[in-house]
Amino acid sequence: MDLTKKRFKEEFSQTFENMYAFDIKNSTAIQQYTALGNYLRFSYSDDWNKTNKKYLNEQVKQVYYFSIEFLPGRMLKSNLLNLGILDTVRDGLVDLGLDFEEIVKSEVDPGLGNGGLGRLASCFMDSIASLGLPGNGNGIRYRYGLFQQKFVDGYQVELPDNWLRNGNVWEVRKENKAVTVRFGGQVGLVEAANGHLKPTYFNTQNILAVPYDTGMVGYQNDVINNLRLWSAEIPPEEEIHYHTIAEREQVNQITEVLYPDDSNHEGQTLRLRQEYFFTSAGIQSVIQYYKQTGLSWQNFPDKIAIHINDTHPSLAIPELMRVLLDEEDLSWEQAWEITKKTMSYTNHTVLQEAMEKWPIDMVKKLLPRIYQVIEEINRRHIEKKLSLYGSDLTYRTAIIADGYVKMAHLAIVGSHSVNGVAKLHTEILMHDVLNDFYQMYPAKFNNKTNGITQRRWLHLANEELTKLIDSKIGTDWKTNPAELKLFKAFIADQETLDKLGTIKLVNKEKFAAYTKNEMGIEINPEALFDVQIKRLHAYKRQLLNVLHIIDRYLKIKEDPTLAIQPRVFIFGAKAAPSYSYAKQIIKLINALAELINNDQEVDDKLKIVFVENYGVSLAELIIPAAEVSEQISLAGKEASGTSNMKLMLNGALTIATLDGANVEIRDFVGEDNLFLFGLNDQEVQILNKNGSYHPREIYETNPRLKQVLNTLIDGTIPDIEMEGRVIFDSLVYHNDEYFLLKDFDSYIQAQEEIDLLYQNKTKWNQKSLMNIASSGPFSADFTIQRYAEEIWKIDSQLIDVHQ
Ligand code: DL6
Repeated sequence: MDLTKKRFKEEFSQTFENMYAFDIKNSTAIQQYTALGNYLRFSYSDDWNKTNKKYLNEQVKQVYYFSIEFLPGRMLKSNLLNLGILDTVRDGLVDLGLDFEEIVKSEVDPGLGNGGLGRLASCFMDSIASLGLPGNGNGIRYRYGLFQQKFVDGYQVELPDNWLRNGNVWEVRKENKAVTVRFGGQVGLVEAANGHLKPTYFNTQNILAVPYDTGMVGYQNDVINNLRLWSAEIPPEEEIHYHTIAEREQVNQITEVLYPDDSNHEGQTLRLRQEYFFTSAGIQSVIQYYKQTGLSWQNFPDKIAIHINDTHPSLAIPELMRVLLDEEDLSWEQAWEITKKTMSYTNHTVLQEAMEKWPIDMVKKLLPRIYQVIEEINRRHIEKKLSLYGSDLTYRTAIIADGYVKMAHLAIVGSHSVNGVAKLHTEILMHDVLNDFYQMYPAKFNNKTNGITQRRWLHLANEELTKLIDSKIGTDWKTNPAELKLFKAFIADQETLDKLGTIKLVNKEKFAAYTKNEMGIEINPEALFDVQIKRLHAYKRQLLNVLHIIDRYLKIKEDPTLAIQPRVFIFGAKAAPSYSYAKQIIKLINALAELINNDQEVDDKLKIVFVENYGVSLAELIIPAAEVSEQISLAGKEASGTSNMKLMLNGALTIATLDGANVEIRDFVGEDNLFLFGLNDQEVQILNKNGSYHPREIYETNPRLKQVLNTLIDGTIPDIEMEGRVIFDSLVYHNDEYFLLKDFDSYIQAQEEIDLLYQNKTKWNQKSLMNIASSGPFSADFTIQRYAEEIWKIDSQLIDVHQ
């Protein structure tokens, strides 16, 4: 975007005055941010319109990425970067006497996702637009995002996340594109004009789905794609039927909050309503769009690809079938062919408990016509496969079985592509978790290793490192991240290595200022910063990290004069509100922090910082300051991980099990430049199969580990009587499901190697440089190119957007 500083200052000041009718000098940072956001949206609205029109007029094939979560992070800076006016605007604001960083911080970070899955969706939106690919997001406009996490006495407390308090400058409400989503009622057959019997719905509850569109700004290419988030409202003509606040609330609830507690029937029904709500609205809006092209239904898969991000949007399959059958009068065979060719599905987990399934009665009652369609998909699937695969295998792949509708089965049967998110994960899907389906549909399965956008996670989060890389290898890596490998040429250049060290130190100082000001914890920027940031889950093994910290603590207590590498252990993690074990681990970490951080004897040798309310913005502060990246899940459990990629990109050295994308990180960076430990996936499988794992024996025979574990129950760590006992028992008596005790020794050994290496700053910085230079392949741009070419079959439209 062409913009001079002079023009910006004039236009922005004018926008401010038009909006607020007072002088900008008397305004708050939130008002300045609001005016700036509006100014930017106005300035790209022409390109946004042109991009949409181009896609329609040229009838290019588009992808619709259906995801129940998007975690975009603050958008002001990334939009400025992508529009190519970051420096102009920053300088202009300084001239106007305004504080750019304060304005940036006043933007709320929308928490419309839990973690990796939602953040991946947003990285993908950025890459799709930046590559000039015709692509749209489709999701839910939650009134409240993921809870705000507070620690009270070390316990996690969840507060509502009222992210829309000050409005949202990036979105545009489009009631002209609203559609109706129907729930409940009955299905009957009514004779149509052509004499055929047609399914008709009676007594349904009709909800208005109103879209809010947000422009997805491509990186300096004038492309603005669309993210469409739906909000549930009472249709104006139906207001009369709503007599009580409770009845109205039931409608608002659909898009009220991300991830309602689904440990009970009511919560589950609400989640299912959410899933149908946004998929039905999305499908209807795709159909409306497609009809404008005037093309025949047979061409639909040549123009439209719909991606199902995890199983939550799987109802898109029966919903597209419903529309094609009931509203467009296609035959089952025609509709099924179109649906399968249009849909593709990504699996993001191997955890059985995370595989979605809905009780049949619930689906039948809430979505009677959709249930009929699923029943028929299932009947035909079984009928077709029985003679080919026999009854055992075929019935194991049934979509409806054991009283449930199995969403992954529906997604696989109804899609033409099924992908995992890292090589190892895809292997596990094919040969273990989804092996029955792999036998039936080998050609559907493929891998698409996750990626991250280097624009947010390097250009914006770590501007000094970006400048250093630019000064050494030029700027082409910004549009071709593979070029980052050129940075390897500086492996023996002391000046570059020193500069890397200095940049890291400055980033650590910034984080230290945050912990001091916001948390009252003073940390030494010269200490080694060791980071584990991800959702709190037993399989991710934050607890193994804790056992290592306790081990270090005991060593220092035994010999306070011990010369040990000072470390700061940094955690960021939210636990699902109903996941009590994860919450007990949070309490343990906080209690340990309280003990260690206040122990004079320990001093600067050991500190724990558990940041409250970890999210995208905090990640942007922590990741550039990180030196060790903890990727220590039990091998075979983490589908991919993406913090591993972000941390590596910022020069952290990884300590890892061979799990998820860690395996590919090892392949690219080389075994010498990271620290591997622990069981591999095969070894875990063998131990699980032959039942030969006895953690109690390890406890009894490993005195060092025994001492560490005993601190959980002997009062060494105050205020965790209940939590300590539950955690201790889970490890020692209840079979240590995630093999922490087994991996303890090799983990400690790898940590000792880290300490040793850190003594040699040059060697450390060399490995750090190798990590940065090897991170190019994990750019989301490459991942998206593969999705575009191999699954969606969409082409970049970069050349002539302005014609
Ligand atoms: O693919 C994005 C992200 C992966 O990086 C993580 O490894 C994976 O755990 C996460 N999966 C989910 C799905 N639900 N569960 N559990 O969030 O996806």
